Amino acid sequence: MALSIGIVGLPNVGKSTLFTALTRKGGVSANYPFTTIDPNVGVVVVPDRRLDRIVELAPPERVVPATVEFVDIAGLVKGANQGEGLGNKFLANIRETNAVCEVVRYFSDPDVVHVSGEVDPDDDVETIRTELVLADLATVERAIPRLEKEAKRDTAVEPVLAMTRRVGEWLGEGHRAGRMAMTAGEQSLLRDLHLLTMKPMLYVANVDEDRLHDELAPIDGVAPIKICAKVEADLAELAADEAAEYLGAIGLEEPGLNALIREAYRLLGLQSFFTHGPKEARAWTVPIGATAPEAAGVIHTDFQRGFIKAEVVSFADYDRYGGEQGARAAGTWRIEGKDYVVRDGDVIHFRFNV
Ligand SMILES: Nc1nc2c(ncn2[C@@H]2O[C@H](COP(=O)(O)OP(=O)(O)OP(=O)(O)O)[C@@H](O)[C@H]2O)c(=O)[nH]1
Ligand SMILES: [Mg+2]
Repeated sequence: MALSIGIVGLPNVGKSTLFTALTRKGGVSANYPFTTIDPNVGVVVVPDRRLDRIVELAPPERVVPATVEFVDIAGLVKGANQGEGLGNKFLANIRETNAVCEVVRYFSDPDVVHVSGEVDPDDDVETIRTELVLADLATVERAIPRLEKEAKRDTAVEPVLAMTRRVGEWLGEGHRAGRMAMTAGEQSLLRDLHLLTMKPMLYVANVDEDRLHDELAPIDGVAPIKICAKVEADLAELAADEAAEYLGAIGLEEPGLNALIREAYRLLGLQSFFTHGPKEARAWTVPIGATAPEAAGVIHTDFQRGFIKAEVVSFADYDRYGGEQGARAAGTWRIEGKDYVVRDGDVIHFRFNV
């Protein structure tokens, strides 16, 4: 599955700075496929030390890490829903993403103009929430007359219409769609609307370099991910050893971008499994709880249909016994059937019949 994240926020909060740092970082490794689909869409490699270790154990011809697609759009301003600052036009670019990442300005630089005159994270988060809710409300209001027409011809559309009306009322009260109590079945009735406020939300606090270690108040009940976009931009320019030195100097263990990607995986309930052979070592992304056939289906739908069994070893054992041969000799490779629930870090060979 291609995980994609849309970046939103007020103008001038550092979205493009962060986006550029993210995508440039993804591009430095010649081994890794990197594509720029569009200047505002970048594919970023998911940093994973386990994949590095797998490659080290038996170098394959090709290494394919998991990737995340980021979409950078122009800043939203108050009234974006009414066409102010072209906001709505840009929001269309993130309708199909899996999550929304909001960059919030905490940095104080007086040389960088703040749209509302002062740095006020709570107020800014509120402004963006309102704009996203209003954009969704506009989507719902456009959909209702169409659904009414369809429901007359096809009664199967009635539950979709009813649910769309319900979420319309909820949005009208100023709430995010994702906060409405609904069953998974009800939620799926809204899927085609691609509501922005239904998507999981990540908050990035773009802080001053010397504030990277400060405690921040939660936003929407969760601690924002602290990043200094300027530092990330600088790090992206450096060679690995220089970057490590710079990180050390500012007291960080890793770039903030890593934490951002990790948090996105956690928020979306995703995990990785690996395949490894002489041709290719690869990290794949599946939802937590995916079964072995579902994991096989991520590689190829035929693999899922013709699934016979999976040969599985945990990354820990693969690492401990020095790769496939050692792990087999130690008896740590297991044969698993179609009910097996894949665990994070599993190294898997699928057996299938097509
Ligand atoms: N001091 C400081 N300046 C930053 C930081 N991040 C971004 N900036 C500056 O803020 C200005 C705006 O940054 P952008 O990344 O273009 O902001 P944006 O959110 O993409 O803005 P729009 O695309 O207009 O919505 C630039 O001059 C950046 O150099 C930071 O962490 N610290
Ligand atoms: Mg920008």
